[in-house]
Amino acid sequence: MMILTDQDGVLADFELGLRDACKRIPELRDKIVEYKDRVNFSAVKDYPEHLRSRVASIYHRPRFFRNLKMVSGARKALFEMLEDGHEVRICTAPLTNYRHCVLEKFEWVEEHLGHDFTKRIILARDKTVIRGDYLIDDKPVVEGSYDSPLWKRIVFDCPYNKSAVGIRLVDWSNWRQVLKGG
Ligand code: UMP
Ligand code: MG
Repeated sequence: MMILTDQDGVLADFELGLRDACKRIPELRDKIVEYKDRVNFSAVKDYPEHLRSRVASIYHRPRFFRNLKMVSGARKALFEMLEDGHEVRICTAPLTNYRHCVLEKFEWVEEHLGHDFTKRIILARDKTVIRGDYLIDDKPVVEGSYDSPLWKRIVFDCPYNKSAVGIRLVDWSNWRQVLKGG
């Protein structure tokens, strides 16, 4: 099978990186939205309007993406997929302001998964045009040019995607059962 997996929010802990950075910024320190309270996919939308540009500036600055921590169990799961004979691709959308994000996504994959894994990266703003059997993604709705993408959606469980429709992966350690069930 061809398994497409998203990077931010699924392999790389974007949420943790954002909260950790907020702790170091005096005007945000006391206003941090805890993970369990996140309701919008876009983190800035969970903050009051006057703080949004400040929050957004965190993930636009150098080293934000490169320094993200790996989501627990993700590395093991990706290598298990390869051992099981699956094709694996990291299908990730760059920020519109791509300046640091694109290079650092590659550097992150190299550091955490090895250089060979960088060959598996597909940068795609529109994931509906990518062919695969499954797409594991945290975004509530993955939309694009095609209404009926070829992949089956697997929702990587997060507080902001509780209403999303699809098979749900709550923990990476469970990926085999979830894909079998789908
Ligand atoms: N992004 C988030 N969450 C936010 C704000 C921005 O994920 O709250 C960015 C990071 C990635 C892109 O560049 O949006 C999401 O890409 P995917 O994880 O959907 O591939
Ligand atoms: Mg994501």
